[in-house]
Amino acid sequence: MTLIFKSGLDPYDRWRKALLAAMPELKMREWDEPGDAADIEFALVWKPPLGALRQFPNLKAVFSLGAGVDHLLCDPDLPDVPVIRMVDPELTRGMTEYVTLHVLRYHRAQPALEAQQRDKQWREIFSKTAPKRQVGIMGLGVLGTDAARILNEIGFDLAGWSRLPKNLPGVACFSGSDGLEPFLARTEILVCLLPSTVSTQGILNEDLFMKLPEGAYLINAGRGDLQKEDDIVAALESGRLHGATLDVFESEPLSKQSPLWSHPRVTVTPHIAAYAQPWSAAKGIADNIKRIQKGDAPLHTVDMTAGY
Ligand code: NDP
Ligand code: OXD
Repeated sequence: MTLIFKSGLDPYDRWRKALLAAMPELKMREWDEPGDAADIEFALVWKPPLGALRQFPNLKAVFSLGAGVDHLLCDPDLPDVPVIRMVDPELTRGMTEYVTLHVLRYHRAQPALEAQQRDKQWREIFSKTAPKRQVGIMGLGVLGTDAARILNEIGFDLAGWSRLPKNLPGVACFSGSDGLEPFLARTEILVCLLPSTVSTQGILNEDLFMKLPEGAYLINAGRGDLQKEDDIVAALESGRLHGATLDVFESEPLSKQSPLWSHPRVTVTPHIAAYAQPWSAAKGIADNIKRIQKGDAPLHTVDMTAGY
């Protein structure tokens, strides 16, 4: 039973140690030294070259190193085996930390307070408290649901938007295209945790910003191709958006020419909101391999029709 590993920045050694601790019988190979391609039954990968997974004739499943699988589904030659999303409690925790940090930062007017400090200006900016702040989360999946849980504990007036109807404690749930407008109309701080699919690409655009209350904030940690960056800049200039925190970009790394870098009301982070930790993610991968070996359906498989 052999797994091939291809990472972006993830260190092979840490993954190898963690996976072997969870499953000592597993054999592992690095992408650049696959050995006999017929041995490979599992792939754990981030952005493999297009068509490359086809070289393994006995592949049983492809595990994504990321929660998002757009880096795999863009391959027209993807083998017809289950594609499994990364669902890791520590990745989820990391995203909830990121979302909570940036929601609280806008909620408590922290960018304005920091600007005042730079000017040695003493001016009280009092913030309302969480129950009077309307936060909306686009995407109520693994990540959106956990972020909602913590924001709910803080006391925010929360709403969420998903493809299919949902019922979550403390969250006003909206769904589908009919639910989008009323969801946006009550959202002062918009958090986007959607996957990139044909239905969501470009969704963060001028038309959507016009449906938010004047002076809303945007936090996008979903995918860069969900957003139209020119429209974000225009919405900031018109006052429709008061601030934006972006972890993901139409093209990464963000070009040095992008106006987002130096915009006074934009926070840029380099796609670091959350990532899987080998020490916590390995068990889930090993459990799924065991399920497949027993003939059971693996967990967290991608719905190829929905695209996530
Ligand atoms: P899930 O698949 O668990 O959840 C996706 C959510 O998006 C679901 O609630 C789904 O609705 C909703 N959704 C999908 N399509 C639509 C649509 N057309 N209209 C409305 N809602 C839609 O994914 P995760 O929560 O695990 O991850 C979300 C994304 O976060 C990833 O795909 C990835 O792009 C991004 N990510 C970014 C990271 C970073 O570091 N910046 C790190 C990790 C992930 P429904 O519930 O009805 O199915
Ligand atoms: C992911 C990511 O999808 O890091 O997990 O973007």
